Amino acid sequence: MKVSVIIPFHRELSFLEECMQSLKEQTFNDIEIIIVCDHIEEDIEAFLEDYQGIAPIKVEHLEGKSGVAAARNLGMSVASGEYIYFLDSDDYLQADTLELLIRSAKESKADLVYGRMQWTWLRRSQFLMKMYNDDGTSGDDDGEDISNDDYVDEKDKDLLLSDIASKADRGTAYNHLINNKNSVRGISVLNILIRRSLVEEHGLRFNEEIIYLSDYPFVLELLSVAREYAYNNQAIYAKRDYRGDDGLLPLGQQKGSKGFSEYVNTYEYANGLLEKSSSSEARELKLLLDKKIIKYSVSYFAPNLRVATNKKVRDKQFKRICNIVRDMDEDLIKSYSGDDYRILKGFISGNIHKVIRVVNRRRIIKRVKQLIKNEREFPKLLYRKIFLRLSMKDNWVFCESFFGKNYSDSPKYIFEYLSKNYPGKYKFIWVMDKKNTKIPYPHRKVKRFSIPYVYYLARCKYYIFNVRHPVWIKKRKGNIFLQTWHGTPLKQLVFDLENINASTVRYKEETYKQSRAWDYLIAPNQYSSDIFRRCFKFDKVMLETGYPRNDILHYANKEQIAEGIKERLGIPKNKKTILYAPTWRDDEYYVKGQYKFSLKLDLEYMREKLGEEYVILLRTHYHIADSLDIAGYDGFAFDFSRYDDISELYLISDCLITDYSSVFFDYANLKRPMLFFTYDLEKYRDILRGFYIDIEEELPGPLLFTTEEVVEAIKKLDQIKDEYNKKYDDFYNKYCSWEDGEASKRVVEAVFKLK
Ligand code: C2G
Repeated sequence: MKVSVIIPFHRELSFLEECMQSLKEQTFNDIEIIIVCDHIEEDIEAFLEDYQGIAPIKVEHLEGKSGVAAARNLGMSVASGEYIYFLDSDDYLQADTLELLIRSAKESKADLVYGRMQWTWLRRSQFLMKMYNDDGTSGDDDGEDISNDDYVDEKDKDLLLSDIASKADRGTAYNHLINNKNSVRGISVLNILIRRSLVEEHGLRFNEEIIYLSDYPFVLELLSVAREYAYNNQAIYAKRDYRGDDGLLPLGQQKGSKGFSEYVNTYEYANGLLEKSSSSEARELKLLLDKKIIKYSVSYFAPNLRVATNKKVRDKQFKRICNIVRDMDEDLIKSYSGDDYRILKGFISGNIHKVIRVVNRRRIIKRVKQLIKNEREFPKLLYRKIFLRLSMKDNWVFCESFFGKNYSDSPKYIFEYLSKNYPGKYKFIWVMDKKNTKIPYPHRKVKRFSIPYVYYLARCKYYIFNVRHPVWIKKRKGNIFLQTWHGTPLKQLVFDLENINASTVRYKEETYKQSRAWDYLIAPNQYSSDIFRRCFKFDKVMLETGYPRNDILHYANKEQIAEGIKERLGIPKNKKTILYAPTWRDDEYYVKGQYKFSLKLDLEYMREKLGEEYVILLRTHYHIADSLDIAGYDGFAFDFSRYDDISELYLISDCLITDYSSVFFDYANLKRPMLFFTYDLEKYRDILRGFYIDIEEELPGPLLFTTEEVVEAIKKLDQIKDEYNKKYDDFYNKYCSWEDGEASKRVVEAVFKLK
């Protein structure tokens, strides 16, 4: 019993390393490894020195032709195992994947056994840790929150629900491997243990003319000749997801890979293969093949006919689809209904106008349904069709801070400065979803995405945002856009992000588009100015002014203001205050935009040790959806997560505890002690996000990992102050020296041209 593992390799030894490491750790090791190099530049022989002894390794080189189909064919031609198994050089396995597949193969005597594919953007060590923590039963595909994705097959979850190792009947196998895949690109030979004699007996090979979809006909042919199948849903194959790293995106995951010719050629080729056989398997598979191209023609090809610019190409392609549909079984066509059926009839009669009419009608109905169902759609429509046609108002100013979640940050301070110093000159619109926030000075409050929101968006000349704005906002001629941003960056941003865990292609594309609209961007310090220019590719006016939001930290009467705030919030005057303000974690979320947070500080212990002298103010990040449970800690712990302005909380705190949040850059203005509760430092810095600075070197306070360490540090704050004195000065000079209480003034004068 030997398994020939066939790995096509083109580039990126760092990925192959994880792949090989996962083979080295397999619990089943009666394998041979066949690496087929496809015109490589890296030194594979030197690389493989570390892997001698784990299994016999054959290295083959493609000559002339290239591509994954050719590489796999070459691999098969030199394979000697009882089974073959395809593995991509950038993917990796769990330690027991091969063992589980082999076990199922033995038990069921199947010709092919398949396992489960898990898409992930995690590196292997992190993936294994996550699987381990989730007890191996988590079905969620990592990173699903980061973009809509058409690579992940939701229906793969069927596999998860099935019994562990079982013989699959024909229908189940066809469903899992073909039918349930959202697109034919998802049909894959990966994670299938295939009896080699089956392949050789039937001369199965990949079609080397097909670039992206060569797996599809191969799997169809394989299924048409296999007699027994089995699956094992615990046999997991980690498929690397490249969203976010355009440079490395494999061909199959790149946009445009849905090319018409590739699709139709592959269909015709697969159809030819299946038509050669009269077996019931082949007939059944032919039906699936036809259903797939019907879905493509009706849902993707037909809607695109109306927008096709090259009519000659369009008509030619239309003819090809018509011919394909005409050749299909009549009963299959009749099994469709509604618009799908009407479109198919249009193909059969060769009437392109009829197809376009149906598509248009369907589009309008869909749009109307969207408008009725989605309360954001109607305002957007009004915005585009009506409000943008109204005149722009030269003295209207639109302010939004943290997506309308609170009245805070630099937009607040700029607004207050303008209102105080130029009363009546401007009309202000504040985006505010909370009802009970009191905003001083005249203004108009609007709910985010409401009709008034889009009305003012269309008519205001000035925009002040502190985070990214909705991508659909149209910047009008004459608009002036001030982006204040919301923090000195510690965590890498946009175009600086190389870490594939944290970024997505869409994130980069969208941010690029959004930042084209900004006329002014505020930099709190030189360090940020340099980073912002680069990471946003920003080429307009950088306001090197410091942050308006930090003005309050320099007010001469700040102590007095603090007293007032403390009183209003009911904080005991006889106690010192600790502010705990951590950031959010990219990998802990419910759904996109709603992040989890669990408090790792032991409040019980803190109260016991510090309760006499201190109270603690807890403040979660604005992305966090969880509410903190502080029941039983009355008088010691206060939850200010929904409090509007964190700057006011800085002012009333004697000491700050944070982690990787940019809050410490601002808090440093106060020159008060800071502690860093970095209990998940390695994961956060090395896996989730890269940092711009070496925090172990630069932070002006200790990194702490347990509540005990935090308590001990608070008990000796004076000593810590002395210890970090020099670092604190350096830190202050580098990040806070532009801030002096006058940043709002400088920003206003530059943007509103006021002196
Ligand atoms: N914030 C807050 N409460 C927290 C954490 C943050 O009110 N517990 C606010 C602060 O104003 C902070 C801002 O949100 O400066 C940004 O928070 P970060 O934790 O730094 O995280 P993020 O939103 O990812 O922004 O360049 C800055 C980066 O973009 C970071």
